[in-house]
Amino acid sequence: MDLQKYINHLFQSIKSKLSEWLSLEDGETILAEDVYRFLHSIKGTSGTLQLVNLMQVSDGLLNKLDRYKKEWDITDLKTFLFPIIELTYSHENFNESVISDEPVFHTNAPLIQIIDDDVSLLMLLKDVLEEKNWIVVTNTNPDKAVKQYFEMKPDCLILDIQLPHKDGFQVLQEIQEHNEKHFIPTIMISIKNNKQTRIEAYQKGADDFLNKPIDIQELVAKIERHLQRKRIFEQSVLIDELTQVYNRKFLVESLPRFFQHFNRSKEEFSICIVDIDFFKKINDTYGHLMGDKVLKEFAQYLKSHIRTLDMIYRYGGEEFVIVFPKTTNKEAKGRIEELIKGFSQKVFSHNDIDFSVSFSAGVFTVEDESVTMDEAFKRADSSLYEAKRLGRARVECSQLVDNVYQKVILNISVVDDDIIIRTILAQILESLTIKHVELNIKVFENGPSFLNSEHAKEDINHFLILDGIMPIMDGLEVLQKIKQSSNAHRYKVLMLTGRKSKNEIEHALKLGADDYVIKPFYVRELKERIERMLNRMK
Ligand code: GH3
Ligand code: MG
Repeated sequence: MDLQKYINHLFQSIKSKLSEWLSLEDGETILAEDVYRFLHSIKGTSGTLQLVNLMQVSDGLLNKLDRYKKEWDITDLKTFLFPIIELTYSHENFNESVISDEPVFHTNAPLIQIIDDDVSLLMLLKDVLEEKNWIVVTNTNPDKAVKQYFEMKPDCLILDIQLPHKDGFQVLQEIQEHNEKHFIPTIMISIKNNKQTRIEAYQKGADDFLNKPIDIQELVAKIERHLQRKRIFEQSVLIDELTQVYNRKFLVESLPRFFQHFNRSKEEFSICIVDIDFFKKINDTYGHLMGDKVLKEFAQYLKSHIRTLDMIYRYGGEEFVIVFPKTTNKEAKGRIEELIKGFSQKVFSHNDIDFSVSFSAGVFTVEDESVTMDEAFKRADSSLYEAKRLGRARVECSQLVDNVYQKVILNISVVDDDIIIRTILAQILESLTIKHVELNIKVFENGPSFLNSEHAKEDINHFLILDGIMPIMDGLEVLQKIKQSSNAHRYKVLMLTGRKSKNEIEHALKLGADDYVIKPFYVRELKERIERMLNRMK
């Protein structure tokens, strides 16, 4: 029996019911009994059609229903039914009836930036490279590209030589001026494959060259190799030989980044300086070799007992710095106390003599923009001094008292004529929590209602997800109007475009769209992408 016909029919009827409900205004209600019947019928039919995932999802929702509830508020219902909405969308677009648990992108996925004015090539490369689970940003405009380069700090740059207004060499020069210390592999691509061009590329800072037409496999292999070398490079020169943790050089380089991240995210982080107690005595009593061994084991102990996102550096001698991202003063103190306790229980032996070693620590937590790096460091250091003074093997903390955060407000809009997509996007956005940022989300079914809204005109940063093709006013026209408006600089625009619409993408990028996503999109992938963009917008 051909089940597909019935499966399609089932999804069609689910979709039509959902569309009916989702079109209701906020504040309107649905009878709880109708919701029950809807889910019950999905469960029954999906079981018959062997749609295991749909059956489980509907069964799960049925079990969550409150028997005494009389009616549903439409806003709550949208959230409640989201798994069904997502499944319906996936089925319609990908013929998939399972929700995959795995996010498509890994959080630390490499970011590749491609700068080229050939949109067909950009689209193709984006497609291919995204299949490798890399995140790809594309630019046709060199000025915008340079700006985006500094904002996004890609892990690999692919740069065409022939560009409008400015050539790839000039772009390279602008980047190099600001970027001497960073190691970002750059592959130049060009149709001009003569020796002179290649030499010029290398002289101006390119790491690699590939001639057009591009052999995709070769490009992918090159990128893979560059990313691998970047990782090795970052590790090798920045690691302290004796203790195998990051060195002071790397601390000096990376500390500003924690502060920059804080300024954007307002996520507090703690800086901790630790120092072995009476280390001189260890050297004097057991010799320097033993001293070295203690140092090594101390560093390894710390390293293996902190989270992977925490960073540890050898600051000098027997002094180390640990940076705990996303960690409050109290949490940092708790963690250090455990480390002190754990490490002091460790037994060292030298010529049959057992001994133990302790350390002291000073913590300062950055939770206010007014604190400079030097100040933060000095305060952590004076806390360490205090810990030594108060008897050692302890941690002392310092914290600014008046830590009142100002929440940053970010306007977000979704403009799409399709109710299911609007709902999915709104749900994605509402599910995001970006620390110290208040997301002010609104959805619009067409361009004019968005453009005329107060929301669109407000003088605050705005993230706009814009459908390319809409009946009343085309997405590109909306984009153009936004880019011509007085608060154009406030906007970051993500275009949703059709798979085959090269012209539309070309046009969108020319008009200043910041990124595009091809419809149909995978919900989880898009969520990840949006989250990244928002985090970089703060
Ligand atoms: P306190 O508890 O107050 O920190 O006393 P301390 O003796 O640990 O600190 P002090 O600064 O007086 O001495 C640190 C000693 O660490 C001095 C130096 O010779 C030794 N040291 C520094 N680097 C190394 C190293 O790489 N290996 C060895 N074995 N010793 C080192
Ligand atoms: Mg010491």
